[in-house]
Amino acid sequence: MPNPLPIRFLQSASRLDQLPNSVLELAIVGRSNVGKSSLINALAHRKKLAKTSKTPGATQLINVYELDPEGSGSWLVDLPGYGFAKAPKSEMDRWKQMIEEYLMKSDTLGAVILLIDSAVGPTSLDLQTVEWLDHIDLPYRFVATKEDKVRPSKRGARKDDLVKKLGIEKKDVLWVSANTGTGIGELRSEIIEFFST
Ligand SMILES: Nc1nc2c(ncn2[C@@H]2O[C@H](COP(=O)(O)OP(=O)(O)OP(=O)(O)O)[C@@H](O)[C@H]2O)c(=O)[nH]1
Ligand SMILES: [Mg+2]
Repeated sequence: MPNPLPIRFLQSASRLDQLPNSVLELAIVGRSNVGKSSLINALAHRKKLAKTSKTPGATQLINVYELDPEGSGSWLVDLPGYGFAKAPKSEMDRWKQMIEEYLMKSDTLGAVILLIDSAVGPTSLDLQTVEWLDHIDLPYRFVATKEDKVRPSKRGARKDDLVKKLGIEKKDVLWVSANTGTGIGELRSEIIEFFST
């Protein structure tokens, strides 16, 4: 995978007011374990830039990665995941507050990359998130993760099903795999494009 996305870790925070000002932000949103942090690593072509784990709940804070050059104010933001069923209610509430506050109040947040697990399909929580993003009028881009986990013979049907459940068209979702690199180049180009406009 040539041309890694030139990003570097800037800062973690639990609240918006702990972060410096940015120029433009793009946040990665999705269910816990959907592959948000792995996607950051794949985009940057780095193994351990963002912490990942088999167990849901790896990312607990708002993690900011800044695009080159240093001080550009162009941020790719990794968030904790929603719907971690085993988390205690207090944790879930804390998550909700942290993420919702960030997504609603950041003036420089331009859009969201909304991840859906292609091996699982859209869950009811994913659909709720879509509704909520519509409600707060925040633009989003659907990206289906872990394409490698769906058997090639099942991919066609799985893609049709996912698109139908989300009520979108095939062209509205990008299929990626952090493991094999499928779609990563395309997503990198889209991200560069997003920050250059
Ligand atoms: N097969 C496969 N596994 C993946 C892929 N992307 C992520 N995973 C695995 O899915 C698990 C969760 O990945 P993370 O990147 O930590 O997920 P996350 O969305 O950041 O999770 P939280 O931080 O808990 O919200 C890890 O075991 C990853 O190795 C992929 O493209 N293919
Ligand atoms: Mg994570």
